Amino acid sequence: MHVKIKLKAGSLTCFDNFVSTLHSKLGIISHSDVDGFVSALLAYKFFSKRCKVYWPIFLDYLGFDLAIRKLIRASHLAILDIGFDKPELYNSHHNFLIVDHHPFKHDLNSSNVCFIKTRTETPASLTCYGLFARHDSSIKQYDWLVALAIIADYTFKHNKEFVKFIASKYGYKISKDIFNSQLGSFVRLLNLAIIYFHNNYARMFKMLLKLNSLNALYKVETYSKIVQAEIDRLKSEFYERRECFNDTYIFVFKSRFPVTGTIATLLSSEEPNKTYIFVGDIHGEQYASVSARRQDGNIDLPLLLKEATSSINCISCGGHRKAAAARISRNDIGKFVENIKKLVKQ
Ligand SMILES: [Mn+2]
Repeated sequence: MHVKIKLKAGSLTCFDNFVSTLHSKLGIISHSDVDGFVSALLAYKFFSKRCKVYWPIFLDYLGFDLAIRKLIRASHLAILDIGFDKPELYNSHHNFLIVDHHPFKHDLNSSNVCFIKTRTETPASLTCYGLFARHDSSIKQYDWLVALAIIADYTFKHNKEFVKFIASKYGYKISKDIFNSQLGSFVRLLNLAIIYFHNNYARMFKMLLKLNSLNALYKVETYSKIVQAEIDRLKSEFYERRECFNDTYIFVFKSRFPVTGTIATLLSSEEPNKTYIFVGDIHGEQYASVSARRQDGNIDLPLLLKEATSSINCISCGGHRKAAAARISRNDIGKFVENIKKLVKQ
């Protein structure tokens, strides 16, 4: 299917220039979620025909400097779906292609940066698909992965045409509640498998490269089931152990998988007028992850997290009004919870 994408920054010309100057090696840095994996896959397939491409590096809003250093020998870098918006990050000698739909404060375009930005409702993988298919129509064989990324990024409503086209092309029915359709169950499989491989994204990426159809996704079910069981366990633990202050639930838990955001999204839909604060102490992770949710939008969550972390070391802090996240030192979990309690009691 042909897609036409409105760009809020950058241009097709700067993309074409980036492609025409490719010579030695290209590195890919992408987000460790479904949209990020699909974007990286499209970029890997597209650029591999043109130059040597390193294995993509997947990040979750941390570790950009280190990733750039690992790719020091690449001449070109594709930075996909990751939302790093500080211009000084793009000062290295590389030529950069940035494809993103996160909110950015700066227009990063410069002599060595081609910054292609769309509105939030256009997942990075859909933009990659449109850009790459202009040069190479064989990229269209991965259209079904793009449909999954659209659903995973909660942008089905805005890209219905594309998803409907994919559903009829491959013989799937879709319903209004897309997460309860068969395509929705494929999204869940992929989502959970990526979480399973959080210590070895290269393995996940290799598996993804080999998949040639939606049905082949059942191959990752072995892994996604393990993460699903962990999510189910944490759900019941939430009801047993959550603390309640005014209209706020606080739940601190330990897990072997990075599921803080997943369970926060899942559980917070139950009571839209409650604030949910989840703090995950995840085995093997350097920092504790905080996810905040409130579906009725009555609380400014990025502000709440900012205030609650003002007296402790906050590694990263941000998000949207109804869904925000932070990373804090594991030693500061107790202090953070105390701060939240004080703030919501006021
Ligand atoms: Mn995305």
